Amino acid sequence: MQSLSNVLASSSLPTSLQNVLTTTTQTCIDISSTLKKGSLAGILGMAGNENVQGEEQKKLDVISNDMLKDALLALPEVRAIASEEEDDIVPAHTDGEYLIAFDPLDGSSNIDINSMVGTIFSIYSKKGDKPATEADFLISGNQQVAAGYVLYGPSTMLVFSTGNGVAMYTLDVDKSEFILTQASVTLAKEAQEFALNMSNQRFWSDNMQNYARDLIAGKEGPRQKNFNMRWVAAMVGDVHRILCRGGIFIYPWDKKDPTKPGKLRLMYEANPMAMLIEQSGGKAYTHTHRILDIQPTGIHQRVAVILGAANEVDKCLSY
Ligand code: AFP
Repeated sequence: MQSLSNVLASSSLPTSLQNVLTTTTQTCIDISSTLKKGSLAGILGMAGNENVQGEEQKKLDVISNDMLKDALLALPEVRAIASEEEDDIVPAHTDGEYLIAFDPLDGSSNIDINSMVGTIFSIYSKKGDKPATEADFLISGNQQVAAGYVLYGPSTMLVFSTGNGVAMYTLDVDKSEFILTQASVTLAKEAQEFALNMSNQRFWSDNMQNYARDLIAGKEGPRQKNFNMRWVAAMVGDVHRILCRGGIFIYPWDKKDPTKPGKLRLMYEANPMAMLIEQSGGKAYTHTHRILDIQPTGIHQRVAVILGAANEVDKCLSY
């Protein structure tokens, strides 16, 4: 059983990137320990602030954000960070090489019901000779040098890619280290399950409503196949299930707020998950574009997301 540190040390990744990955994942181990204490640490509930996207911050959103921010800013390899919980990017070292975008605690409304949450991260290599600005972060997802997440579930798992497949690690809590438990993840092309918040159905485009109607019609409908539905309400949990046993995840555009082209954030959620899905053989699109090709216009940009089993994503897009 190989530990993450052994896998990284024997890889051809630059030491600088190894250091960023080690710091990120070690901090996630600390976040995991904090989460495990639950109410006993007085860390549940609201922090009393809103993030830049107008969402109320949970105490643990703020705590996880501060832990990652402090750890990464201290690392000489880091040029800047961008976080779902920060209004602006935070420059670190002008001569640092890496830009890291993260959602410190995805699915945080699950915390108070003791359900799955996770940290999602996305790493870019972009040197410069001036302090980093938001413009440095406006790079398409296909430039990511690494992306992944740490899922805080019954066990804590790390899933990441450096552009050469996807590997899964499980936290050995006694040793405080991640152990490789699946070296290569392959996503089946066909889906048996879908993840879609059906309560929003009436706000979707007609095409998306038709697609969902045909999924639900099962064997008797045009798809001639029964589908199961699952919704963790944390993208990190839904994507993890898809990487483990297949399926499709969709957070479509809806007309509740026409100014927002989707709920999920391109840089903190869609891009890193798209890299993992593509690296395991799946597809990741908005209703119009491959996610990894999108040229971001702002760090908090939102997009529609359709990702998972390749043939099912194609089917959805065909509507
Ligand atoms: P929070 O981090 O604010 O809980 O949002 C989680 C999320 O952005 C994503 O992880 C889920 O897939 C999605 O929201 C769940 O959305 P619904 O509120 O529509 O269930």
